[in-house]
Amino acid sequence: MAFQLCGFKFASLLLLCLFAFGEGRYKSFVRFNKVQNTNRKVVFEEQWFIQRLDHFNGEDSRVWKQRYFVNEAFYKPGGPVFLMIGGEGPANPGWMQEGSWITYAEKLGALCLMLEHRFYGKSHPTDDLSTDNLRYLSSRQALADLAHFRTVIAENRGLTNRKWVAFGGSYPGSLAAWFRLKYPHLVHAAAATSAPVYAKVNFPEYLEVVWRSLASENPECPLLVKKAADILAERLNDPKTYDNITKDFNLCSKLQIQTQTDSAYFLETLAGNFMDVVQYNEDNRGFEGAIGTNITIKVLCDVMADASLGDPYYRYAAVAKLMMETFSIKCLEAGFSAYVRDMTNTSWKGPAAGGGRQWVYQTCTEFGFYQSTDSPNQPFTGFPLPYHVQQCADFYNISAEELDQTVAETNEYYGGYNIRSSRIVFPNGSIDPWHALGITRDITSDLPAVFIKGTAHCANMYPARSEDLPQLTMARDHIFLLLQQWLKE
Ligand SMILES: *[C@@H]1O[C@H](CO)[C@@H](O)[C@H](O)[C@H]1NC(C)=O
Ligand SMILES: *[C@@H]1O[C@H](CO)[C@@H](O)[C@H](O)[C@H]1NC(C)=O
Ligand SMILES: *[C@@H]1O[C@H](CO)[C@@H](O)[C@H](O)[C@H]1NC(C)=O
Ligand SMILES: *[C@@H]1O[C@H](CO)[C@@H](O)[C@H](O)[C@H]1NC(C)=O
Ligand SMILES: CC(=O)N[C@H]1CO[C@H](CO)[C@@H](O)[C@@H]1O
Repeated sequence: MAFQLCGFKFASLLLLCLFAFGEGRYKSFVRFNKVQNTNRKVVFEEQWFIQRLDHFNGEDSRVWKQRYFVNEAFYKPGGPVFLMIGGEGPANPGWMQEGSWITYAEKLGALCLMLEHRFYGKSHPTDDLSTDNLRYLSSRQALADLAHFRTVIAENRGLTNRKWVAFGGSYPGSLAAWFRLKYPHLVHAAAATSAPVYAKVNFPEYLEVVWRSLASENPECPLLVKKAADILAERLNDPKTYDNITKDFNLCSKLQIQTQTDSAYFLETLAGNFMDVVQYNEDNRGFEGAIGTNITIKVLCDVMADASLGDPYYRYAAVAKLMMETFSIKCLEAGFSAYVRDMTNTSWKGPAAGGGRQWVYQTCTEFGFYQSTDSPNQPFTGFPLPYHVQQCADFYNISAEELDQTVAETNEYYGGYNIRSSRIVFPNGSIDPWHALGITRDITSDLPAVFIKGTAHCANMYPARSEDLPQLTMARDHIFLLLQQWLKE
């Protein structure tokens, strides 16, 4: 969401699994990065790898430094090498000692590496984030980074004959699958959690899953949310209500709606409260430094059912205030123009440089994934596809035609759902809205899906805890057995 202080959101394009410190809509990278590692037993030193800027142009010899982390504590000579793939935010060193891949590494004597994705975190290939420089940001360049890193590290550390396994969740989950697909000689197997392998400009299915996930808590809940969202949208047509809305939703300045885009942005920002909570419902993310992990679907649905707060509109406002309190946000910044200003700032110190400007660029040039309100079977209203597509033009001068074309090319290049490879496991959670673009059925016995009923985004990657659902524990064990078996092949 766009908030003063923390002030930013990923234009409703949440995908992150591995990166926290209050990221996603509640950007505040700077604030949370300061508390990074305070509880860590070991501090993992960042290391740097010389990488080429453009892997596909032999005449361009420019290089830059890519950040990575190593944990050798579990490695037994002859063991495998695990490579955690970074994604659309800073690589979080917390993952070097926690998460289920670490449990697997302990059991299998694996060396653990994590490579930050180009253009995110501290891995800066260019001087700034100008649209011209963002040309070098793509999943294909990122896979070539992984291939070169894997090759050179293997040579330098005498690991050439070891079996490498790629791990990733969400977008990096897709990268893990594609790494195995495109570079089969470099990576022996992959675990691609909650991976949206199919690119799609319009992704209304996301909000359909949000409806179902809210309904699984309480069938009334999505109906109440819909009622509230409809009332709010209706009031936006009447400027006389703006003073009340400004007060009810604790806006930083008086609500101004001049265009459809202003209204879409405001409605999307408030819907974002529910989208975020559903996506990460009960994920064990505390170790990442994530805050607000106790705000669950149940908590939001309880607020929506609380008649003492007034009609559903006031309950919707109460949810917004609860989120603001949780994330220590003073007031809600609801203006689209401030968002455009942030998103077009090309400085590495800019307000969207934590990943927002880069990730939205990738959606405009590779993936789409726009979570529009274009389906009737979802609770929200007022942010249709054209609102999202227009942002590609506003931020990067990319047209709707170019967007359609590049998304089609992505599926042609990687194969979409039709992945032809082997030794890739695809875990998916029934509550996670991203499962709608993932592999949810075994493709072959060598490309199995692992379904986890009742869990959200990337649940199986987070550390185990006693209150985990039994099916989540079973999924982790099942993935381990698959990896163990594949490492013998
Ligand atoms: C603003 O809210 C008050 C109650 O808090 C209500 O009496 C008033 O009619 C509302 N104004 C408008 C224009 O809706
Ligand atoms: C969540 O945890 C915080 C910090 O422990 C606490 O202040 C807050 O009341 C909790 N919220 C809910 C809804 O449980
Ligand atoms: C970009 O953001 C930085 C840091 O907030 C700021 O100093 C700079 O003035 C901004 N640039 C523009 C063009 O707004
Ligand atoms: C935007 O893109 C169009 C078509 O590619 C190009 O002609 C135009 O010059 C671009 N505008 C800017 C401001 O870069
Ligand atoms: C929600 C969802 O799509 N679940 C699927 C995940 O994968 C399994 C296969 O293991 C499917 O049976 C589920 O339908």
